[in-house]
Amino acid sequence: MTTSKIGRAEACANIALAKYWGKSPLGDNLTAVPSLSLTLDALRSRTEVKWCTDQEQDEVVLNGEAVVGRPLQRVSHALDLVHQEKQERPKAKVLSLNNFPTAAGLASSASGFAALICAAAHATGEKLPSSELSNLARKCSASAGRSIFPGFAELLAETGPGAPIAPANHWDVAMLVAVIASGPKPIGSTGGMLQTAQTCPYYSAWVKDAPAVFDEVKAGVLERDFERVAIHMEHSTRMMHATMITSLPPVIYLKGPTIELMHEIAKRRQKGHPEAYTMDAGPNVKVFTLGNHVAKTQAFLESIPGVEKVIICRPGPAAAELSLDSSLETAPRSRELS
Ligand code: 2P0
Repeated sequence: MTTSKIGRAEACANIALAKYWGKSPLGDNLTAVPSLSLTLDALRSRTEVKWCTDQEQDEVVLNGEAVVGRPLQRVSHALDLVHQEKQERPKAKVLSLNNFPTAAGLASSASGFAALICAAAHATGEKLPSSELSNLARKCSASAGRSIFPGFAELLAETGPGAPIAPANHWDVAMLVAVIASGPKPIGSTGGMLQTAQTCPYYSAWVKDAPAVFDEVKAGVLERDFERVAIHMEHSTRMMHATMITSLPPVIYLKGPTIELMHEIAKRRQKGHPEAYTMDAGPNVKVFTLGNHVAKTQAFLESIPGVEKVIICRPGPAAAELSLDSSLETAPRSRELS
């Protein structure tokens, strides 16, 4: 086999404090609303890209399983983007490992595509600036454009690359992921947001109002104002889920324990606990808290029936190339607590 070049990279998942849901009519996977996220240190993807000149097809293995169909096409598209200036690119062997459950509403496409773009760029021998890496990752999966950056990052509406807002050490906070028992997702994010945009009568109100919520969350993050972030972060996720639920047919990701947790967290914040919730395209509840409150939030979440486990995440690092000596297999384990 004639092998040209190999690249490896690692990227962390991120959770949006101000949500994106819906594509821009301008196309190119641009988003209809601005979003702001926290990169999470405990949820990581490691990926290797090997360009192979004698191979007829891209071969992708994710967590030990061959990837086929639409997910394989998405990976091939990402490889095309990195090679866009060339007429024809060599096919690739791609190996990727997540240290957390894939497609469980834990933003695996964000870390996965961010790591893939960085590894593919590494394999071409090109040093791309982080804004270019973000733009390429964003074209593959919009949220992946934020996972290139450490700490807090934004992705503006109808704008190419994301941008860093504040580094990981800007604020001593944590995001606790309460994993809620559930079967397979009713619909993926890409399809769910299309269905929402096409059928929800309130979708245009979401697109109009989301930027003001984003501004509040961003100001709260920059000022390290927990209450300001909490109020507007929760508002953002409820607005987003309201558009999903009022689509036809509806897109309902929330489960019973998700709603129970929303009530409990509201009561606890009134009693002075610095805790706020956010949910994505799944039933899991991500609880934002201060670094010195993690143990209390963890104990509370573990006491809730229906919470399978709690994953503690702190602000994470930027996506980065890995040395070829480092092992993909030793991807750091998440700090899981069962
Ligand atoms: C977000 N989510 O801002 C929102 C909140 C889920 C709910 O970005 O179609 O995987 O690949 O661009 O980025 C998930 O959607 O969607 C997402 P595509 P993506 O984090």
